[in-house]
Amino acid sequence: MSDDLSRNTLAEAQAARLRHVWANPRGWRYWSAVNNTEVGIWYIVTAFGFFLFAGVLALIVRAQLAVPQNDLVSPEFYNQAFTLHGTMMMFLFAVPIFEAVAILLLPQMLAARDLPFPRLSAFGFWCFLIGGTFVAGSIFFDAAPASGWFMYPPLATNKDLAGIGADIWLLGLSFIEVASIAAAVELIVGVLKCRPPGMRIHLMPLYCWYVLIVAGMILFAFPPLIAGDILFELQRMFDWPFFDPDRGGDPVLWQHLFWIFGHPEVYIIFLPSIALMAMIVPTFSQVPITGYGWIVLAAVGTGFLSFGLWAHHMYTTGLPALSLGFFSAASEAVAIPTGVQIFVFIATMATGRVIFSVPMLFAAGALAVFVFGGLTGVMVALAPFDWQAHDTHFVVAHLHYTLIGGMLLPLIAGLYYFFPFATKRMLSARLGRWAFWLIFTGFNITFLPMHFTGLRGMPRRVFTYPAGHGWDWLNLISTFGAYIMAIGVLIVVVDVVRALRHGRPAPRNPWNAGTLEWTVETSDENWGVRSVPQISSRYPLWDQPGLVEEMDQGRGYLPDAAAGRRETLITGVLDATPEQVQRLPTNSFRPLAAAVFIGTCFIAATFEWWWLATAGGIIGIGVILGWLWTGTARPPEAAMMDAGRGLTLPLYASGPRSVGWWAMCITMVGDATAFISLVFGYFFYWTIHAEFPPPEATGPGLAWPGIAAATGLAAWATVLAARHANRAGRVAIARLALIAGAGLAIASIAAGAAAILTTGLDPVVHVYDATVWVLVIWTALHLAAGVLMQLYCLARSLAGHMTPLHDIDIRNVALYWHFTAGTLAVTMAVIGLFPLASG
Ligand code: HEM
Ligand SMILES: [Cu+2]
Repeated sequence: MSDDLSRNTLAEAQAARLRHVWANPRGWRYWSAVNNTEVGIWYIVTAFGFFLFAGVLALIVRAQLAVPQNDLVSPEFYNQAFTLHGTMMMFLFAVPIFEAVAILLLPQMLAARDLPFPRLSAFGFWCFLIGGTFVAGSIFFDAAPASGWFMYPPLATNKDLAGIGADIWLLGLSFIEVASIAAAVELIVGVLKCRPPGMRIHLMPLYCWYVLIVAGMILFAFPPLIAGDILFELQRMFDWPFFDPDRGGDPVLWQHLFWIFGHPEVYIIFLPSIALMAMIVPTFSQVPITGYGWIVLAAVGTGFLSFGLWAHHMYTTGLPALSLGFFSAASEAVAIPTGVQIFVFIATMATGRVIFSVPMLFAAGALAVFVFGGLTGVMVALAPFDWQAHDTHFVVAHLHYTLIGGMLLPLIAGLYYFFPFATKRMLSARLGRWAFWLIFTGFNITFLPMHFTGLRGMPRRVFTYPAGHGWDWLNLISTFGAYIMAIGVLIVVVDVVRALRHGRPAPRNPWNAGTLEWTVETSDENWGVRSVPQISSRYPLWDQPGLVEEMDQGRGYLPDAAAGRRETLITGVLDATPEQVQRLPTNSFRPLAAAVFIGTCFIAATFEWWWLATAGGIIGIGVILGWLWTGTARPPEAAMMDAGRGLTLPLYASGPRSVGWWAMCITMVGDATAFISLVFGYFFYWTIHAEFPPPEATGPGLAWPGIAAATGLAAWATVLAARHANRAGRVAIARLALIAGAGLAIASIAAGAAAILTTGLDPVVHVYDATVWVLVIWTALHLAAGVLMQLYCLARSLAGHMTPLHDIDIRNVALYWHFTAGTLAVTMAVIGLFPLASG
């Protein structure tokens, strides 16, 4: 009896400590929170707000198209409205909502206390809010982008036709894309390193697989677009002729870079929603998913194939016949893995007894709509058909069937399913059914007729049309449907707002689901889990009796916060054996401040206020350094700590065991993709010109590129030497090597500058010169960042935060330098050696 009592008091004391450590800040300081339970919700609400905004724009567009020769809005406004509608739906809703939901759900699904870089999540959110508001707000100043959501040159590069809106699109979205990549890095590391002990990779919830795949896709899809944005902005601001045929450029390069991003983007949007269905369908069928291995394989296959399809958006640009055949076949092939995923759901439902709840209703509707959109997709993937349907409302119908079936409906299913998880309240089943039927019928009434107007030749993106082409009443029906759908969405909004206050309180696991997120206790308990369980099943809540009590009573891992610090468990990538206890940074305004200043840099650049942009950038980088300095990789007070259940784990890890190393590696993969996209540009120009470099061009020669490569590679070697010396305890030598490495890197930057400045290249004259300039500047910026990092390591060493044992800083910097050395070598080979080979 007294034993029980003392165990209870111990458990209470532990819980109190955890509660204190994970408590949210109060008052205005609340906005310094970085915990995933807060940031995830802010993120979701913001993305949903942008969805509603973009939806209102769609209603205006539909109202304008209701009758022929309508003049409800001006043509200029119409262009802004449909462009901003598409842009916001894709960039400010569809992708961010995935990351938002994943940030909220993932830690809970993994019984982790938080993701490994909470401040990064917060930074990503603030960037998203600032950048998104900037882009969305432009329409109130008649300054929104108006050239369509894919911004094709020459329309969008023309300063008279496309005013500042194009810059807002390019810079605002680039800013947000950087945040998206940051979130993707965080999610990948989270899935790989923050799983509970025993949750080997083949026991992960399917949702986690999808997060891994989609975040990986973001890493390869967004950088080409960022590279394209850079070229685009350089042309708009400084007249470098990347897309100008008169000076050797080619608008088609933009189309390639855009669609290398744009097609995977469609799957980046669609797969996370499939992931939600993969959680919902087994729960309401009350059986494990059928064919776990198949669906994982199919998802990987879809992700992979989606990178080989981009040119099906370019059938009308005059691609060679061979390319047409290839991209057409590849586009049809992607239907196979997509179909497998859908069959897995159907098979799961067939083996269980399906409970037709509201989430299930939306999921079933989603499958029906998506399959229909897939069928028209198979049609437009055939080049001859596409030549007819291209740029008509048929395409608008197709893309909305896939997007709304593949993302919006599953997302609302997820909203009804996870609402009790996030808020401890139930949404109303009755309102949910009303909403479903209004949205589902409204949607079909809106978009089914567009297939016919499209086939009858009605172009997309036209502000009005003449009567008597057989388009009139179809358009009227379409508009009517859009408003029905809007009423359905409104009911969802009303239900959410109502339920927050008056919703029926939700029991802990209201749907009797099998996965760990449903162990969540009350919504104001921010610690994630009371203690971390040992997992041996894909559906632990179904298969491991007593698990929840064990977790609640603190009999799992990490039941305490004895050091008064936020901590989470780090495990092995494949087998999830415990490796380390990771200290997590706490609440801070630094991520918000960093986002404000970096945002200032981007926004000021849009208006070409260079002083403000520079100031914002420098202060922003300073804030980020301060955040890294205070928030990461501090040597802990003890080497090991008791992680519960008799397990003792290290508090510090560096190199491939540490989360920081993984994050750096993954970030640099994205960075390398952007660089390869720029190099792709160089060789693209080479393929379209009879001679490239053009015969009259003066290249950078061999000498300066040679010197730049030699000094830069020496800087790399010096950094590696510094890492070794530090490890070996020769701290003074390590510090000297860091200084020497910085000097060598600066020398390399200078030689690169000489290569473009002193050899007669002029980026305004010809695209060859401009391309060489871009490659060299890209490389120089990376070297400069390398210098900054070396000085940072030096300061850390002097301050005692970096020691022979605690060397995560320099190991990450060395990793960065591997990639930078590669970038440098490729740049110098391309600009220095390639002209010799091709000339
Ligand atoms: C809420 C109901 C929606 C309605 C009524 C609607 C309506 C429309 C209409 C009429 C157009 C064609 C404008 C034109 O070509 O002149 C359009 C374009 C587009 N919509 Fe939607 N839409 C809706 C939801 C969505 C969603 C959920 C997404 C994506 C997640 C989306 C993405 C797009 C895109 C990418 C375009 C192409 C824009 C362009 O041509 O630049 N829409 N929408
Ligand atoms: Cu595509």
